[in-house]
Amino acid sequence: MRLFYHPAQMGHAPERELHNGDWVPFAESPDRLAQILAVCGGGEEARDHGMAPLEAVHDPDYLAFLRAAHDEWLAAGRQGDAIGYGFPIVRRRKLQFERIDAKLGAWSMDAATPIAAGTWDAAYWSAQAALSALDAIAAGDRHAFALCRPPGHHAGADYMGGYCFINNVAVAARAASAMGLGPVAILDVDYHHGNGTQDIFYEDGEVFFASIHADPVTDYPFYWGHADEQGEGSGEGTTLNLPLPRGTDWHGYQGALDQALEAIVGWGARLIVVSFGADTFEDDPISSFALQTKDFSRMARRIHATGLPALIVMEGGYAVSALGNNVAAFLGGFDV
Ligand code: Q9C
Ligand code: ZN
Repeated sequence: MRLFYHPAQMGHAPERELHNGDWVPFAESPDRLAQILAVCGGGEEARDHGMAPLEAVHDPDYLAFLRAAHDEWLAAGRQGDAIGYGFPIVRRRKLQFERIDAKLGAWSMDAATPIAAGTWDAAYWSAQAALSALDAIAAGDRHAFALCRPPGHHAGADYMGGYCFINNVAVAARAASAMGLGPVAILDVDYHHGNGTQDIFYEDGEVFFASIHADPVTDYPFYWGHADEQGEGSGEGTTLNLPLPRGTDWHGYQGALDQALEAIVGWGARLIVVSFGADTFEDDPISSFALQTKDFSRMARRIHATGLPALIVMEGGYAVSALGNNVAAFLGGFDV
């Protein structure tokens, strides 16, 4: 299977994040990408598709903010990573913000998503990796892997969050629809609910969104991913949430996976875009499922068994020393 990435993705390297009231080393480190690349034996450099496919998902003003944010942070006399502290949850609307602190809060859903000097370039090229892998599918490959980092599924049309800035899966899914490769279904198997992806397609019946994740009653992102969220308007019934309890192992996981795949096939999808997080792994430091390395192969084989082409987009996974093997196990499950 072809793998796509770009060296600029290594340039996103915030020092720390806020975790349970303390500053701790940033979990979504560049080492993640290096580990995966080392185990997979390298990959191909992503091709530049420009801003248009990103603007098909995101507010151009949000993208302009992201691009300038760290420079504005430095210009305000700050050091280190840019991060906000105030969030306009009441009657949120677009004002002419001047202070970088106001902007950081207005375009974010949390304080878990620091912006460093290389963040814009990394996020831009992460999305380009997804688009480049999509090109391989369009050219006839049954499967392709986008080694995206930073990840994307918590980012909405006009906000960052959960280590995510540009929603790579949403960018690829929109582009795939526009290329006539649809109907497109997104299968999100990251440990955390893909709230940004869900939000982007919530009222869009053209893209089906199914997510298997830790119950938001106990886990981030808390406010979304509950089973009663099923889409609205023309997207009514095209969102499927399957929350599972902490401690879930393969025995508890497989039924939800089968249910999601049945729904995707039954809906008439012709392409599956997978938000693949390896943070469902038993030793993940910030998550609480109990999947083993071999379970990622099983997961992939079931997706493969639908007979649909699959574009695999990297999301989370923070047990860095095992990450390469977990990704390789997943990708290997498609080579049958
Ligand atoms: N440490 C992905 O897996 N953590 N994002 C909240 C507490 C955020 C995970 C702060 C976890 C985001 C793509
Ligand atoms: Zn995750």
